[in-house]
Amino acid sequence: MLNELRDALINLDIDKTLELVKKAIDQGFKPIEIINSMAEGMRVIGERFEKGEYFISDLIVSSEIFKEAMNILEPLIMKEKEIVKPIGRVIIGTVEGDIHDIGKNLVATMLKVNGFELIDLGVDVPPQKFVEAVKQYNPDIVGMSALLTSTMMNMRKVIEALEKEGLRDKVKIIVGGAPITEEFAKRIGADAYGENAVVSVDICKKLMEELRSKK
Ligand code: B1M
Repeated sequence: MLNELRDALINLDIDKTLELVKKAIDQGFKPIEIINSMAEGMRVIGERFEKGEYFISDLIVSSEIFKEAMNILEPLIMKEKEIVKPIGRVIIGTVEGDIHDIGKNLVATMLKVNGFELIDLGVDVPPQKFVEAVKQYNPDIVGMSALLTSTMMNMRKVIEALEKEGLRDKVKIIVGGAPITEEFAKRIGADAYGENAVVSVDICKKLMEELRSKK
């Protein structure tokens, strides 16, 4: 069933993808299982693009289908848990030069569902905008996403901008996105690397504990 769903997305068949999403929900699959199979489909679509089998227009269509599916899944995820008091405040954004937001949005949704208050700065966010948001919202955690090898170094620029303003030690920083690795995160001076949306929740909870023990 989930393989069929992944393949419908890979084939850019919107009707079939959405029908299978609804069917998977009816059959009791968890939203996150459904999302993971679609994320695998997006990876394959990326490979086809790289090989020249798919074009940029196909990437656009795939992301539209993904977002439509998320419109069905997100309310179900949000319903799973009712938040009483936020456990921490997170600012999140895709770094400058990069407009990929599906992964960032997923991370934001999973954090929200798990009790974090989220401020989403959107995509193509310059370092100064991160700095201003830290001043304005006083977050516990700053999250950055990058999907392009050409934009990943812009994460370092954000950290440098925060250092320059004396704000770096006030927040924990988590980075993620397809080209990012644990080693890269360490090298640029981030506190954590999130491989996917689910583990990022646990990591952010751990970062909150570290912040609390510092106080
Ligand atoms: Co683009 N694109 N794209 N694209 N695109 C990639 C990233 C690419 C790998 C495809 C490929 O060639 N194989 C390639 C990058 C190559 C590289 O840099 N080495 C690429 C390219 C080249 C480009 C353009 C340059 C193409 C062009 O114009 N010639 C262009 C760049 C535009 C720009 O940003 N300036 C471009 C454009 C686009 C679209 C706009 C058409 C569209 C994005 C639409 C959108 O996001 N609204 C698009 C898409 C859809 C993709 C692929 C196919 C899918 C990305 C995706 O949504 N994945 C992608 C292929 C790939 O990634 N392998 C590709 C699903 C999503 C759930 O996964 O985003 O990885 P992901 O997020 C995961 C984790 O990474 C992690 O958790 C998420 C959920 O589990 N994570 C975090 C992400 N952020 C995190 C933050 C965290 C923690 C975890 O903490 C804060």
